[in-house]
Amino acid sequence: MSYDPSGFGRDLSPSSNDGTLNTPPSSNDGTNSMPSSTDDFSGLGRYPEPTSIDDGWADGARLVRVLAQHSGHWLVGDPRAPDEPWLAVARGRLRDDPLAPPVTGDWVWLDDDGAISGIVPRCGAITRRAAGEATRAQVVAAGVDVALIAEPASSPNPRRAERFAALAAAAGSDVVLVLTKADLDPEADLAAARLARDAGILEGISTSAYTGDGLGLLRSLVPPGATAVLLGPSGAGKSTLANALLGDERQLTGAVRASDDRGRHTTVTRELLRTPWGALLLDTPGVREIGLWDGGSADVFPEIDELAASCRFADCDHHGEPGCAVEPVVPPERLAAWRKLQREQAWVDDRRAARRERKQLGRGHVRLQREARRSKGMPD
Ligand SMILES: Nc1nc2c(ncn2[C@@H]2O[C@H](COP(=O)(O)OP(=O)(O)OP(=O)(O)O)[C@@H](O)[C@H]2O)c(=O)[nH]1
Ligand SMILES: [Mg+2]
Ligand SMILES: [Zn+2]
Repeated sequence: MSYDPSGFGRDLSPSSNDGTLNTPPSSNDGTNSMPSSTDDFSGLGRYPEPTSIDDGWADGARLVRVLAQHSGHWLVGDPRAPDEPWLAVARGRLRDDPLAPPVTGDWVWLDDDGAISGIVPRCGAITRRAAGEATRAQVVAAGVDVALIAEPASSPNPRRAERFAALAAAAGSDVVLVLTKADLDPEADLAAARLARDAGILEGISTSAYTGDGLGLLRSLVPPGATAVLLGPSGAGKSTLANALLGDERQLTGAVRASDDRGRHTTVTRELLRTPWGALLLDTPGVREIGLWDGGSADVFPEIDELAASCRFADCDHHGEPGCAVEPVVPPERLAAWRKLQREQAWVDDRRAARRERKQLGRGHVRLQREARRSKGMPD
């Protein structure tokens, strides 16, 4: 039998399933005891903090991790039997609310019937604004320890990397800039360091899936038990890199257009893959729009905050004010990018605040109506 680095051993897509769902393996010892500290790195990533799992645990529910989302079904795995994932359904609210469905990387509770009944409070959730919408978020991945931001050496873009880095910073994940296709640039190491600096990212490395350069270093940045997500534009080489790290042609890859180096959106699902060294890797589809949702831009522009402390005016806009400490030092493109992200975040915050207000007004209205009915002796 050929080695299956994903550990899953079979094709679990619903279409290959003859319409039937895999049955969940019973938990190994029949009890719901928490994994001991010796199996913290259980093969499905870091277990959620005990404080965040206490409630569900008291109910005797079963805790599993979401490995992939399919329409109406979620591929889940039990850390005590990581080689036997199965497809589960979700209970009402989780299933029907477009904002609430479990996402890849979530830890979730299963009820007695094996349906997903709750999501453990998320940490490390990479959240972007849903494309074309001001007040709806999309959680791209949850439980992310390290965000690997892929930029191709053939057409790197620090402004794009900044945006991805802001999403990762807002999630509280570590960020590593990965300059891919290093075989195309003899100075790739230097280019990676420069790009990371220009985008405000602490760590920048260069890799080539073709030559294997930089893969060892990348592996060392995602230790066993950690969950890493690959983010970046279509065609950056994320899936090719994932395959190289997995040692298998697990992910489909697609050629870029020669005219503009754009990819063809080859990857369409997000699946948590198990690497041979015990880390988890999530390959994502390249997105066209990277809208901010929850801040994070301050983390990507640390030098601006720092320098701003020395501006003459406390409310300096760093835009022609006398005594500005930022403008003479920060490259104009980066300052412009900072302004743009600040404005964008303010716009999103405004819209979200307005929506919250509308909702509260709506609720107040319902309450008033109910009170009016009661005062007239009418039923609710
Ligand atoms: N020269 C070179 N080309 C690469 C390398 N890695 C990937 N490519 C090429 O880049 C193209 C896109 O690769 P993918 O891995 O499909 O890109 P992706 O980021 O997964 O794209 P989406 O799934 O559309 O988001 C393919 O033609 C790959 O062969 C590399 O290390 N060197
Ligand atoms: Mg891909
Ligand atoms: Zn200033």
